[in-house]
Amino acid sequence: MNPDSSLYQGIPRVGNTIDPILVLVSVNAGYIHGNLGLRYLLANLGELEPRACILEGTRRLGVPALAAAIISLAPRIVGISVSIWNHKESRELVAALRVAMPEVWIIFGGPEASYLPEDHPLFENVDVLLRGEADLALGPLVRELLDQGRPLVGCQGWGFECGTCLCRT
Ligand code: B12
Repeated sequence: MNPDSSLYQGIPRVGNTIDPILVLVSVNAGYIHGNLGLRYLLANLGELEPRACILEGTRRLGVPALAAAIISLAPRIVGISVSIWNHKESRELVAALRVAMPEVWIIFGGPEASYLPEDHPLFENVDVLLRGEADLALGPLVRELLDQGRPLVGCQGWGFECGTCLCRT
C-alpha cells in the first residue's frame, strides 16, 4: 500500500472515513508494521464493513494527532488494538477520547489486552474488553451495542462485568 494515497488527516487509514460508526485503531511502532489483526476484524464485519474504518497512528505521529482524527469522524464505537509496544499510548488515547466523546463505546482487544488481569489500570475507562481472536465476535458485539445502547447491562450474555468494564473471554 502506498502510504501517501491513503492518509486521513496525516494518519494511515483503510475503509470508510466519511461517516463510520466504528473506527478501529492502533498505535503502531512504525508505519511498516501495519496491524494485521485490525484488517482481519474489518474483513469479518459483514454488512458493517462499509460503516467502519481503520486508522493507524504511530508512536512518532503521537497520540494527539490520532485522537483528533478519530474525534473528527465522530464514530459511535472505537476499537483499540493494544500490544505491549503501545500500552502507554493506548491508555492516553482512551483518556483523550473519554474527555472529547464521553458517550463513545470503547472496546479493547489485541495481545496486551488479552492476558492482563481484569482489574488492571489499562482497562480504566474502557467499556468492553474482548479477549483473544475477535474475528467472529466483534461484528455481533457491535450490532448488540448499536441495538441496545447504554447502559451496558443491556448486553447480558456477552460476558461478565470485570473491574471497570464488560469482559468476554
Ligand atoms: C507477525 C508478528 C510480528 C511481526 C509483525 C509484522 C506485522 N506487520 O504485523 C514482526 C516480526 C515485525 C513482529 C515484531 C514484534 N513483535 Co510480534 N508477533 C507477530 C505474531 C507472530 C503474529 C501477529 C499477527 O499478525 N497475528 C495475526 C493477527 C490476525 O492476530 P492478532 O494481531 O493477534 O489480532 C487478533 C486478536 O489479537 C484480536 N485483536 C487484535 N486487535 C484487536 C482490537 C480490537 C478492538 C479487538 C476487539 C480485538 C483485537 O483480534 C484479532 C483477530 O482475531 C505474534 C504472535 C502471535 N502468534 O500472535 C507476535 C507478537 C504480536 N509480537 C510480540 C512482540 C513483543 C513483538 C516485538 C515487540 C518484539 C521485539 N522485542 O522487537 C516486535 C515489535 C513489533 C512492532 N510492531 O514494532 C508479542 C506481543 C506481546 C504483547 N503482549 O503485546 C506477540 C504476541 C508474541 C508474543 N507471544 O510475545 N511481530
